[in-house]
Amino acid sequence: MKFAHLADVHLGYRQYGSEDRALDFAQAFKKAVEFSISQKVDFILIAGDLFHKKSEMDPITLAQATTVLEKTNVPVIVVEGNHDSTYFRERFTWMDYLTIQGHLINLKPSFHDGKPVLDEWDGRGGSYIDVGDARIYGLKYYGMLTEKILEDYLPLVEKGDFTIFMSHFGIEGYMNIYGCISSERLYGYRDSINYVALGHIHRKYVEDDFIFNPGSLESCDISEYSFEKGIFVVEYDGELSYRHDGTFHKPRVFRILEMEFRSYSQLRDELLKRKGGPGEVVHIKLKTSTNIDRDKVEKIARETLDPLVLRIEVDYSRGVFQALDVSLKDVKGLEKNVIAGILRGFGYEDIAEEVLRLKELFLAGKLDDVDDFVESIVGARIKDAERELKEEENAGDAEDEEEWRWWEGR
Ligand SMILES: [Mn+2]
Repeated sequence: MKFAHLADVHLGYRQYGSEDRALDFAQAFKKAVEFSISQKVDFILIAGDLFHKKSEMDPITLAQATTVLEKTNVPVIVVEGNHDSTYFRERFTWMDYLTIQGHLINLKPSFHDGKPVLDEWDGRGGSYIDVGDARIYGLKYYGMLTEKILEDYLPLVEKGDFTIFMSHFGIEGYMNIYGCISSERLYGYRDSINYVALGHIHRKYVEDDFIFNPGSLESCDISEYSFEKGIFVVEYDGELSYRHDGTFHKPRVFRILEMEFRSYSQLRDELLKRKGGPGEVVHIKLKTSTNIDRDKVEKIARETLDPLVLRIEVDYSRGVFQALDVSLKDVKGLEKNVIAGILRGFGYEDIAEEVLRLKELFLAGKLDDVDDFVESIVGARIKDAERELKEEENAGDAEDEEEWRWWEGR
């Protein structure tokens, strides 16, 4: 018997608002399934988070799922992750929809008086299914209730020739996220369960050849960029053997470039030295004590790196500490420097003066003056914004006209 175990596909995730990133997730899924089939597996497990959004399904994402699944000639057995369903309300999910279409087998228990009941799959619903010699039990994501539900669920699992328990939750000790379960909770069931197939934590781990979590196929967050990506290909012929394989897909490269900003030419040189290939997701973290022109930094970075996505983070903390150079007797000057540093750190322009003025007015209880002051600032800003909008609209009209001419000319 042979099967593939994948998890956390996150189809439809337009990371950083990028359509290309959504395509990366779709490609990874397509290749993972095609690769599984090429390995002659008897079935495929997807341990939750097939989709990225629970409710706002769009036609492209649904097509990405169906075009892959309708070509798959082995059962694809799934459980819902936190991205696929809400935990309490028994709502009809997109996984249920794909089940009705004959593409998936979405395992979940039914509940009677708050206790899970494990029924065999009847073609529409159920919590376990036999495929060849394997018996697969499924439990969707239940968040904080997981531990309680496991206590009732796991004793009901009946040992088959090879029994798999598939669910979507984290095991303590691999990532600092809320609601993870201690693996001790599962070890008590080693007599009835051979393979625990998990998803949720986007990082590969295996515990004692018993608990398996393949991780995601692409980085859903920058913190995941260094993790090995792939799926498990598992074989059982009286002995368990497995491997974690990611050879079928090259995940998008994420690059974090941390550097001190001294000048724009130094920045360009440094980026050229540390650049990778084109089309990467690049996070630049700049440390500086002076005010820098973000647009200029972005222009230089785009020219030198040719990234797919560019994120620029400016850390002005050096500037805040340098504010201590101001005489400690000059409390106001010191305060203004600190506030200006913090505001810059959040990407605001220099409005330290205004913030301090507001603070004074509040402390003095002059609320009417606060109103007047805010109105004077906001009023001016609104006028500016209106003017900008008008200019943009005019530019837009000109573009439309050009486009129209282009069509007409064809
Ligand atoms: Mn996930």
